[in-house]
Amino acid sequence: MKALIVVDVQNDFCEGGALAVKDAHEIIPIVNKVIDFFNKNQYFVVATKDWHPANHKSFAKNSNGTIGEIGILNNLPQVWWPEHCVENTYGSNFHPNLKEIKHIIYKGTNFEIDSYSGFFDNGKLKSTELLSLLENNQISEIFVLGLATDYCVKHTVLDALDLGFKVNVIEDGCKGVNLSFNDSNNALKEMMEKGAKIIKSDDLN
Ligand code: VGL
Ligand code: ZN
Repeated sequence: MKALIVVDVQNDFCEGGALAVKDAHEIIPIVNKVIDFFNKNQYFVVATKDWHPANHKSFAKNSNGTIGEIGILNNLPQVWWPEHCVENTYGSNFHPNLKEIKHIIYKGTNFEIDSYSGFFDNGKLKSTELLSLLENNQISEIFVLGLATDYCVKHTVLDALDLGFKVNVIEDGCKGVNLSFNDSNNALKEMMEKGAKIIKSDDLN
């Protein structure tokens, strides 16, 4: 069975948000079109939400860091982010135009460690419910899109490949942060080299 994973299409990553990804709103109609396609074919659809407590240590202000610079958190390199996707705030809501998705996976909920992947935190100390949800629904092939190409999309895809899924990245359904100008292209290249197939939303039918 096939599943769609919609990564972090939340207000804080869209225009006007705390960690706005450039042109993020452009993916919304594409993501909705793909959700429709999966629903129509009775394939599985799940979304992730970046879901941080207000004291999350990835926030620069909670770790004496400078936004956009790299420090150390839980013995791992950590980009210091502006406060974003605080649980139960407007910024953590899905974009208002995103189609409804039944299954939601929350990540980044532990204040001491960041979690880019939908499967595990960055130290692989704990897993979310995503793997068991996919296994329980006999999913072997996943399609991934959302925000951001160079962080949560990338890490979700790389973990999925490690876990043995066949993985497709819907390129026009993703946008990246690009702290360095080529990060998104490099992320797509890395995902491809590790075994993901890079496709376009129009390839689905
Ligand atoms: C993300 C940075 C921090 C993402 C989440 O969804 O890609 N990026 N938290
Ligand atoms: Zn985050």
